[in-house]
Amino acid sequence: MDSYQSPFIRLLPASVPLDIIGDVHGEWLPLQQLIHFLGYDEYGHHPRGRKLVFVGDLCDRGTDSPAVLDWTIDAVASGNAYTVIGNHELNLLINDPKDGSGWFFTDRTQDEERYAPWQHYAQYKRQQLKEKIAQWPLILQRDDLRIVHAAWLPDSIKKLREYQSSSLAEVNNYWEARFHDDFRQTAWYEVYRAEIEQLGSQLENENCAMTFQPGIAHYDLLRSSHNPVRALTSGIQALTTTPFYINGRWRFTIRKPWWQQYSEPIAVIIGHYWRSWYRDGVAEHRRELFREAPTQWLGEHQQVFCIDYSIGARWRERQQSIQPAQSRMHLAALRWPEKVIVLDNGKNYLSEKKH
Ligand SMILES: [Mn+2]
Repeated sequence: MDSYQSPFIRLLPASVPLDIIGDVHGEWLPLQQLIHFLGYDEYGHHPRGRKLVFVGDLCDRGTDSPAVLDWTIDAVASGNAYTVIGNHELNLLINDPKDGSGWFFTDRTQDEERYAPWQHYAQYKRQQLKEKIAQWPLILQRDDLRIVHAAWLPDSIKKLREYQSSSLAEVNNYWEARFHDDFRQTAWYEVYRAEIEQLGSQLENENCAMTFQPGIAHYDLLRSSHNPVRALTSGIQALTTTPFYINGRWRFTIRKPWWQQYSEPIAVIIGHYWRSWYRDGVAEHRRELFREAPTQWLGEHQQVFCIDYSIGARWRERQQSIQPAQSRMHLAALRWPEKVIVLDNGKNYLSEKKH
């Protein structure tokens, strides 16, 4: 553990049983239901001393990101919960307003027709919220467990020691600047600039016919692995020649299943990857990422588990008037050390390892 000295790597209490909750994305009611089924009270206290762990991405897109964040901050302060930072919290800290963040970034008026009705964060509390989130780590760990939002990447974790600062935004800025310097040295830089200039707002327009853009693709590819803060919270990418539109933007890279190379004996629990609880109707780029059953551990050594079952897409179901009881998207927890999956509808499933 000494080899990972960084203010953004913290220890979980040893031997305490945990319930590790996937990306919440502002879905306040499913969160309340899930912690109820897990046996916690309304403050996140458990009568048998269990603790909650969140894998990040608590906010954006859902009905009530303010309630989810305020509740979690209180539960962390009272010692009932632990959380790491996801890419959505990082965007908030570095003032990067992305799709679905209009509850905080009021300039994002285009979010209103998509996600409303939803709760906005009170203006006077916004700075305070950022200060609280700025204290969250990137990694939580103990002898039998590693928690990170997207990817456990030893090289990125080592890089966290290279530039020391207690401000995550500052660490991120340092590495982003280094990435831009390095990218400018590559042959892709001019290609990238020309593509951005030519495409403009078409990059966010789902209805335009998009072709492969090699400059933007290589920009996203290098950026995903260069900055350790980004790599740990968003994972690393691989090129795809078939552009696809997701989360408000055209993409030319796909998420790389890093867990296939993870060979250490300590379990890693992640969120971020929009796993599907159902096998049918899954988008092509996701089907390639997860060939495993939704209850299965990942990677050659079956030591990685993704506990995100895409509740961040429930806003789509609401637009189609699909009731929560009929939802195909779930918030879930992985009980540790039991390795049981608990869904927001109260159902329990034993996770599985193939051997
Ligand atoms: Mn994420």
